[in-house]
Amino acid sequence: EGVNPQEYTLIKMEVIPPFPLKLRALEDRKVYLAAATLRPETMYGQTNSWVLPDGKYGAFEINETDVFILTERAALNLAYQKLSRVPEKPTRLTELTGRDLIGLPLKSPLAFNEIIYSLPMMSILTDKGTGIVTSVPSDSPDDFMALHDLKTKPAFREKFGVKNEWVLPFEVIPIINTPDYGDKSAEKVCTEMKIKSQNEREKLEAAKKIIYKGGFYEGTMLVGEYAGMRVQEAKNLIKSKLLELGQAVIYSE
Ligand code: A2H
Repeated sequence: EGVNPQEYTLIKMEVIPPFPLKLRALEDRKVYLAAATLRPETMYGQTNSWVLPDGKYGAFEINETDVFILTERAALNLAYQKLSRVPEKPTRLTELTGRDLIGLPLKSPLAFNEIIYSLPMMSILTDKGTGIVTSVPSDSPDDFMALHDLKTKPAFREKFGVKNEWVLPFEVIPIINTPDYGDKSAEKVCTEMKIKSQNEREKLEAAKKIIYKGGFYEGTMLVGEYAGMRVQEAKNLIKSKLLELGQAVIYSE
């Protein structure tokens, strides 16, 4: 963690019942995977959620009704940000690993896809954000390559028990246009840089820098309530709306 606090928007991705055995005890609660993002304006284009297969997660009581699935570290930080049923103390209801979360069907705010699935990503850090990441392959090179890997490598799907129908129907959705990279900027930069997989970390870091700046400073929204508006202006409006509707919370670390 750096010296400067980073503020994330936590997107509440609701786990759709019936719950699998591991989550059965939570069936009378609202259970969410809580994904940390810096780009709330991209939520229209979500195709799935990412978890680290060997990552340690838990289901934590946030208040009387809501349970968040995230890392213990994030739950502790949230507890000091008034987001724990017991003040300043996380209460864990269930211990989980990323593997337990693979294949969970989710309903996520703003997403054009009505149901998306939780899938494995190998580059997730468990000491950043919540350890849960939402996937927007139109605008994130990491997300684009991780989804590409799952789509094009049946052995990779098999290794993690990922069903075809959790992956293959999900296409890149254009949501933001930029002058230099068009409306599927992550795909374009990955193709131009000849990135082969999610494991090409150096190239992906470079790709992310280019795309992140371009999207934020020069992007225009193509979809949603603020279609036609600059991303710079739309971002905070969309974030405020999500917070107002109780579909997201603010998280700092
Ligand atoms: B962003 P920063 Cl469309 N491990 O959200 C790896 N990556 C993580 C993470 C973790 N534990 N927690 C969050 N992230 C990702 C959307 C997005 C993001 C788009 C474009 C760029 C982008 C959809 N994924 O981030 O290191 C999340 O992905 C590029 C910077 O704190 C989060 O925002 O700067 C971003 O990394 C936070 O990265």
